[in-house]
Amino acid sequence: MAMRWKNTLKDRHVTDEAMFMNRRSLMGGAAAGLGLASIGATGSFAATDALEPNSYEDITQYNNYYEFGTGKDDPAQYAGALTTKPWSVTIDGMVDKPGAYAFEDIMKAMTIEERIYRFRCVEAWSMVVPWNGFELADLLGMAGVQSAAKYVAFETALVPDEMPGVKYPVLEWPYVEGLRLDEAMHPLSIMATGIYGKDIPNQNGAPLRLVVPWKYGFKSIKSVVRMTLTDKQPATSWNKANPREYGFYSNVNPEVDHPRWSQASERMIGGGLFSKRVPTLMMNGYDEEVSSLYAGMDLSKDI
Ligand SMILES: Nc1nc2c(c(=O)[nH]1)N[C@H]1C(S)=C(S)[C@@H](COP(=O)(O)O)O[C@H]1N2
Ligand SMILES: [Mo]
Repeated sequence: MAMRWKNTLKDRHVTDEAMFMNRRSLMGGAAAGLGLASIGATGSFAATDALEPNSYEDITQYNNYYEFGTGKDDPAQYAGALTTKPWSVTIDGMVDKPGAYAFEDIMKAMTIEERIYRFRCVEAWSMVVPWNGFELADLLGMAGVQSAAKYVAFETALVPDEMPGVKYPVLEWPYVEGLRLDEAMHPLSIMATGIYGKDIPNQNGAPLRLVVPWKYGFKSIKSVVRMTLTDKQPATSWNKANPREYGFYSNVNPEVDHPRWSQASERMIGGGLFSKRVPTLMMNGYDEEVSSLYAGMDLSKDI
């Protein structure tokens, strides 16, 4: 049974990927091939470096989503139970138009684009993911951010009946995260609603999740139900669990090791026998785009 299901799934994904590659080449020669669409206006990185995305299977079968268990294959196995329709995101706090924004209304208002990003987990593995989504700044713009706001606090859905992992106190639930407002407004920060041109699977954070490619993966909070604009630095789940190991910023930095392991290199998921360790890049390779956000900060202290 399991085998048959798996094979079916695999065949379908191969087709999807073939279509995806074909669409990319149809999009127009070099620009699409180099992933220029993946980076928008800040093209310096993409212009020099083509990113080859991981397979759909890598991206959707090897996950961290502790609400569904701490095993890498738990999310793919259990997250299907999460009800994602209907869905709304409450945007509140320091905004002109607070309220519950229906997912469908958000999608109608946003322009979905493709972003091929490196994704680097704090556990020192990485992937390249072809996300579909929109800039977080555009969603915040819908609600009208007030000038006193300095941070955005994010919250994941908490549905104990559908989330077998939340009966364990691995983290405080609901999962919460936060960004400084300028980080949130940066054009590289997106809300992802798809992968390889399909709706984002539950295990990857359906129906919409944050993706901040220059930060460790845990900042990219899944299945977001609330965003609160505030003038106080928000609490974050991993910082609450272990403040010495996980800071608020959590920018990818090969020069600052995790207390229990090196962050100088990473294991690229996929490729089977050819899976390799590669050096980790400062800000996960997005240094040119984002380093100005941290001017004057000591990145060895403000972890
Ligand atoms: N709500 C929630 N969001 C989460 C997590 C989680 O456990 N719960 N795990 C984080 C971690 S540690 C990583 S590495 C990424 C993994 O995203 P992926 O499974 O799409 O690769 O999601 C992040 N977002
Ligand atoms: Mo992670």
